[in-house]
Amino acid sequence: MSMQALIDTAKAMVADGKGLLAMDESNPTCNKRFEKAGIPQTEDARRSYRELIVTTPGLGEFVSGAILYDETIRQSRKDGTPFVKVLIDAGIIPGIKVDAGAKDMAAHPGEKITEGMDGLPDRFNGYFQMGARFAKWRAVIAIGNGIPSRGCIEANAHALARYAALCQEAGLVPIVEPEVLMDGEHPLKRCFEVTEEVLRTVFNQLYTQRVALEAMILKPNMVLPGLTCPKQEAVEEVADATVRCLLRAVPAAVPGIAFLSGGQPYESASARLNAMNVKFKTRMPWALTFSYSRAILQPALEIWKGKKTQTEAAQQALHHRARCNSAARRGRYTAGMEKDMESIITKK
Ligand code: 5MM
Repeated sequence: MSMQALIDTAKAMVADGKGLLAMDESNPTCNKRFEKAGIPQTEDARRSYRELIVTTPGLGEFVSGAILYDETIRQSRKDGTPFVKVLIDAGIIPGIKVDAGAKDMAAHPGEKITEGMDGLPDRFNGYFQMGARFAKWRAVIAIGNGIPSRGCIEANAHALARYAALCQEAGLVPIVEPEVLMDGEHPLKRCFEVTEEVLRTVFNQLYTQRVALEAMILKPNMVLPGLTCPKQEAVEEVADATVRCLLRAVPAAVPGIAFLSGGQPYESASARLNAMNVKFKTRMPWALTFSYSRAILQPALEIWKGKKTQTEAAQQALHHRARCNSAARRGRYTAGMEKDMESIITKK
């Protein structure tokens, strides 16, 4: 795979009006979400849920790529059509999460290091053969008393950069996801400082490991106050802080930044992305879009509840959130768009 092909894929992933759908929850995470919604935690239920997602009519208008999980990339529609083919036919690029999750970090209480480097080149080759054209690796950074430590930030940044270099070598575009968690009482200013330090460290490592910045996508958190911080800034303040932080730390060679939602209410995730694109569109060197999981899928999951009869309403809910986030990608989202969701909920 030539470097130009990687660059073209990266550009297509952040094409105008489009963003990424993160349907890469591992089985334990998916099962936890199913349990909450009263859905059986079986492979068949997970397959049905993923079928509902990939067969949502019109999804390709708003979604450029879908991040899959190892189980999902091997699954098929009930009629035997592989999900990868269903996605490609819908104009959606298949991608794959390759990390093995964030585990407790030795000698760093309260901090995590992402694992999954073993055998990565072979796994990349296998996923490429299956049709994946990009991959994702997530590092998790917590804010708390005395954390994050330099040790944690550096180890995670190094792993992200090694993964990204191997990924490009295998012909896949790396999504580099350093997530600063929202949990905690810290103010927005603290999230800003930590996010800036993390991003600077990550880009240093990406440079050291010779990753082509033109052929990658960054998937960061927005700059937000901690979930339990008494002061919760307005949409515009979050947008200002986030873009200011990114402008300081993310090189212009990166084609696109696709945010994770991190547990934000889904309407806030749309409104904040929209505000950034409205106010800063002409000043940002990269495309700014979404790579949401919960903020795009949660309403559909809650409507579906594992019932076949709810499939169409759930697909409408997913289509709705994808449409809202696509509008936010263009700076054309309005709170009024949410009215369409009310009619979906009334119908169910
Ligand atoms: C942060 O999580 C990523 C984005 O999801 P949200 O928009 O809900 O924050 C997401 O891609 C995440 O990496 C996967 O759902 C992770 O699942 P596991 O099971 O690996 O935690």
